Amino acid sequence: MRRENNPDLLLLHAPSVYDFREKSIFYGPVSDVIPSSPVFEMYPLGFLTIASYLNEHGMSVRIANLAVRMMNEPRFSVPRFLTSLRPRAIGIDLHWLPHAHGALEVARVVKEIHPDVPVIMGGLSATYFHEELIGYPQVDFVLRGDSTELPLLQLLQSFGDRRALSKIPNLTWKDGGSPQVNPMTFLPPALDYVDLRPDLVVDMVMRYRDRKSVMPFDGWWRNPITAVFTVKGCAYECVTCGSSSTTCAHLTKRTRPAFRSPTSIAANVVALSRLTRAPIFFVGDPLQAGADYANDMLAALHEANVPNELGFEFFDLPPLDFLHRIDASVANWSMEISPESHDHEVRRAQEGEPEYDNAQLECMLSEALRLRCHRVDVFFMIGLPRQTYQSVQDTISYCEHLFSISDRRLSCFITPMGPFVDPGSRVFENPELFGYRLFAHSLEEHRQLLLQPSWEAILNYETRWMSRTELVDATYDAAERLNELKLKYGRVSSRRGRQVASRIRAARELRRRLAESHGEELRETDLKGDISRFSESTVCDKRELFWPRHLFNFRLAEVVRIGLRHFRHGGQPVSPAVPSSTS
Ligand code: B12
Repeated sequence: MRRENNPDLLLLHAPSVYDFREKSIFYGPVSDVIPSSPVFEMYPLGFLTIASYLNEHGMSVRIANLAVRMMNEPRFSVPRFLTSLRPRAIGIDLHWLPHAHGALEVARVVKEIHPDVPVIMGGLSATYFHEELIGYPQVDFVLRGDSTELPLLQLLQSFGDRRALSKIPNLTWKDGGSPQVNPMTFLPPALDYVDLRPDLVVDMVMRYRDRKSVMPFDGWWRNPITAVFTVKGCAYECVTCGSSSTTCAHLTKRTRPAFRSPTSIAANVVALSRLTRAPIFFVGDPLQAGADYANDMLAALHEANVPNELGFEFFDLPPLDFLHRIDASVANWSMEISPESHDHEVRRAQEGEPEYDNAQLECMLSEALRLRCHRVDVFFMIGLPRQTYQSVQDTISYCEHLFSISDRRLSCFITPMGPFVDPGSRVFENPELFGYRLFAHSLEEHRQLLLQPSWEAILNYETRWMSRTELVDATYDAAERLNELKLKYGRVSSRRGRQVASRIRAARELRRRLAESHGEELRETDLKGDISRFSESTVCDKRELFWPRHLFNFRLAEVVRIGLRHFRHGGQPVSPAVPSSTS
């Protein structure tokens, strides 16, 4: 077997439902406002920090996005692919709960083919369900927490050594079959110990001669949006979020957010910009760390002076002078904000006393549009506490108001919270208190839910104010009206708008027939393996999320430079190609 087929660690990303190509499931619009399809084919950013950290410590890591490969290659066989490899260890993310089925099934197939290769799971959902997860025979180790690079390195160095295993922080493992839970003591207070190196992805493509497996999501080649994470943990308290302040304090033991230094963020931006012309998004609101930090970040970005579009997200209203500072610091920028609802009472129930009202929001949005901001995306959600069907429809009326006071650079999106309320969120822990009813609690129950025939039955919750049926009704009614408004106010072309309208009609029609035929319809409509027709672009057109494309998205000179470096090193792991503040 060739050396390239023996990485020290093979990282696998599973589709949401393993055998989605065989199943007839009406997934619904659960992924319309993210780049992924309902298969949730995007792998965690953490795969790249893990790869980077292990690489710096001399280990080879290969990423295989099984979900993307299964989507794009009808004949792609997971068992055949896995049989061709002989990694020392295999890591599988169970970061997002919608992978409860796929991640466990991939682990099972791995164990069948490579019974002696240790299977390690990690991610936020794996952390939440670690005790249940370790009970599955196909899982050997679970690494808990929001940061696992260092314990993972220790684990890869300790297989077979019982004493060493018992000392690895954040590790859940089996000692002769009995579960062991090591203390969660690895919680880095600063994040600059690790980088997210885009050059490593190119390096992986060359080393394993496999471009298809590292794709972050389907279509990334055409729309290579990129992200720079800035924070772990959160200061906010949104009750449905699996990474709120309270949730983090329990789940990852992070009692206050940790921020990446502005220098490290800027270095990451420069590294991405060398490789691609694509937009770069900052994950996390820089103002969460205070004005000084946010201003330092802008100063570092000013110094970096990259031409890429830089996307800022805000959890709260940014002060107007901060918008001016962004405008003066970077060449191209956009922003997004998620008020979730226009309705004060709903927002209060979701996030505590809202820090701003609609008038203040509108004032901030107008100011952004007075500046050079290229694009403002405003996100709303369905499934919030105290939110009724009528409140959702009123949110759409509010979107019309926003359209009427702005120009085409501002757009609005609305999405159902789905398929699941996040595990560990305050609602998940105490549903009755917040007016929710949960249909699943354990990992196994969620795995089963994912196999239900339609998204109405897959949703793991309903609220005192909307049943699952009403949540679905509210979604399609809102989506239909919002689409009409986007047409009226020129936010989408008439062609795109008409396409979305006809997809919504088709989804509604399928739903009606499903209800009448009690699920039998799924077989008749030949829905088998169909993840797109009735589930994608049915609340908005996915292309609305992307930026206008460049003729050449990638900078060829840098790709060639990384290639040459790869061959100079004879395919060995390489140290950072870009200046970075990591130690
Ligand atoms: C940025 C982000 C996104 C980005 C994707 C970024 C990406 N590719 O990772 C977008 C916007 C696309 C997104 C989408 C979704 N997201 Co999101 N997302 C986040 C956010 C805000 C930050 C994540 C981040 O920056 N992490 C930093 C990176 C560096 O670390 P990491 O990826 O977590 O990896 C570390 C550990 O988790 C762990 N780890 C992860 N995987 C593995 C695997 C192994 C083997 C090991 C050992 C360790 C390990 O080690 C890593 C390294 O230290 C979090 C909230 C938060 N503050 O954490 C929500 C969050 C993770 N998302 C969430 C959800 C629900 C979703 C969606 C399902 C929502 C939806 N229905 O559309 C989708 C799923 C997308 C998909 N897979 O296709 C929930 C997850 C709750 C849960 N437990 O299920 C969170 C917690 C909060 C939220 N509601 O947004 N998301």
